[in-house]
Amino acid sequence: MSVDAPESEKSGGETVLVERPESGIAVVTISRPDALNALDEGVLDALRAAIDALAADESLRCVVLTGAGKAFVAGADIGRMSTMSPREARAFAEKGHRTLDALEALSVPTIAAVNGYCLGGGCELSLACDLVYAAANARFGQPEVKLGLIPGFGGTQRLARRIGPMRAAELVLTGRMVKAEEAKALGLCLDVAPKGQVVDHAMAVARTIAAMGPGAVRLAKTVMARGVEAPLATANAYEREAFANLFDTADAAEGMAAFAEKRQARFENR
Ligand code: DAK
Repeated sequence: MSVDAPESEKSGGETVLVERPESGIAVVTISRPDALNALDEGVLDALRAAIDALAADESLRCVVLTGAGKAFVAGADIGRMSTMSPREARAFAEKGHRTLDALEALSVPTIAAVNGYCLGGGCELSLACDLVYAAANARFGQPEVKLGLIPGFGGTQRLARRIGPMRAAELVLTGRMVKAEEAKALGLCLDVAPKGQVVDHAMAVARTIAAMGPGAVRLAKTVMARGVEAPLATANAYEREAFANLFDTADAAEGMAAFAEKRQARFENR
């Protein structure tokens, strides 16, 4: 995908669609609806290719991730996993980790629009996104223990970081499925939209983000992500450095001038 990509362009493999419905916003749809968008190697490869293309696109401001049909993603592909040797399972887990790490490392904000089942690898996919919104019919869970497995795409680690260790333990150890309102109370999602409207809801948030200073948004995301892994004093140093660096940008000058002149800022990613 290039800076000159026409609006509403579709690209990506058959199982992962990338659309540009509005300037600066990409909508990535996992599309394997007959299997509730279950993740096999092909879907992970297509998703990784889509993420890599988005990472190279300087015109990008925000990504919305969703699923086709009645699911967000119902997990890793159980049929495929049932035939795996331990060696293949390790390779599969590594591919899943690399893909979700790449998603998490995108410098622009990512928003999961959870339109239905969000289980196992699907829940792990949502955990790699910055913001999560759910449709009223969404269901979250890490049901791997029901299959005699554990989460394999980062769920044992990212879930606890997002909702706290004891809540994560309860979900991972019981495999319990959680409805949208409870998911909100737990912190698995920020808010619940009526069924069928969650992508619109995510798009409205994406639009707000896309209108902000692009360099500031990228740096804010980067500093927050690096900071959670560091001691507070080190993390605060990241912030001071990034804050100071923004004063070298035309967009910061424009944003502050626009405030003084009581007009809308015109950011140019400079
Ligand atoms: N994998 C493959 N196919 C799936 C699937 C999945 N995760 N989930 C659903 N499908 C398929 C169904 O088999 C069915 O296919 P057909 O029979 O029509 O061919 C079709 O999608 C529609 O599903 P249902 O007929 O079951 O639809 P319902 O509405 O009745 O039920 C459901 C929806 C989401 C409650 C049910 O499908 C379900 O329980 N699905 C499984 C959910 C689940 O357990 N998800 C977690 C998967 S485990 C690791 C790497 C990764 C992982 C672990 C370890 N290492 C390598 C170590 C990750 C594990 C997981 O994610």
